[in-house]
Amino acid sequence: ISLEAAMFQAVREGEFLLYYQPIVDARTREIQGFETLMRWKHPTLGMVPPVRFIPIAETNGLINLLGAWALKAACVQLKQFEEVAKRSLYISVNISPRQFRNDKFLDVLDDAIAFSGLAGEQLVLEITEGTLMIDPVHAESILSKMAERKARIAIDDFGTGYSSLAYLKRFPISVLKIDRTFIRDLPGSQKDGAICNAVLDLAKHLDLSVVAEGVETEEQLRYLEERGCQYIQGYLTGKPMAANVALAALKESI
Ligand code: G
Ligand code: G
Ligand code: MN
Ligand code: NA
Repeated sequence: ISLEAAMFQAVREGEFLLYYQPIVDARTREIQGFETLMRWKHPTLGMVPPVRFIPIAETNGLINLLGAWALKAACVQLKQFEEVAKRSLYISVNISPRQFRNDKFLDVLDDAIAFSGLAGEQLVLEITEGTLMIDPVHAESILSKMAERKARIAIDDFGTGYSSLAYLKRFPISVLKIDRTFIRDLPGSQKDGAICNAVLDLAKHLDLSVVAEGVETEEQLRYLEERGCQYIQGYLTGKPMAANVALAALKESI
């Protein structure tokens, strides 16, 4: 049985689950929100990493079904996180190119928001530069409809795609997520430092938030914080974790 066939079975059996990685304030380290990361717990293969199954789902279209489930489940989960934390949080969800292009995507988004009772502002949709560039005219129309719902748009893996900076002017974008390849060799790498500083400066002048991804050391956090990076995501401040583990972390923090 192929991995692809196993995936259809896995959907029926409910083998997919969601992990949550904290996104924290760089200064206080308080959790502000979580990025939702899909996991597949196969009964004999164990944990199948997303790099193995997301591309298949993107090719055969299953990503539309999986993505719709993830979006709704994550929004519902956020409500429980907030009850425990006793404050407002946000949830960030990856949207693949195929989901973004799907005719039903706005219905899926409306359903997730209505069903969970979240405010639109509490939802961040992560897309890559590539997703925007496939069809910029279509992207502009979808993004404006997302903005009507107050959902925020984050550019994932910022700086790694083939795109022009003009889209930052054209599209309603709120967040830049600096790709972890630019963070990994900080603070030693002069080039990566220059890139991070440029992104932070750009974001400041365009009034965008910045999340630095893949922060693994105190030195990286300090470097970024000193240069005005407000939000951090990485193993240093929290690995992707099951919902019950995230709940425990929130409980501990109040
Ligand atoms: O934890 P990590 O190995 O989780 O995730 C690897 C990659 O898989 C991420 O960079 C992301 O692009 C993709 N991914 C993880 N979860 C999701 C999801 O729910 N939807 C989509 N479209 N991609 C995801
Ligand atoms: O959606 P995106 O492509 O940004 O996916 C985030 C990926 O980064 C996931 O695979 C997640 O497990 C991974 N990740 C999160 N924090 C760290 C980190 O500190 N170091 C490394 N190497 N990977 C991380
Ligand atoms: Mn992401
Ligand atoms: Na990323």
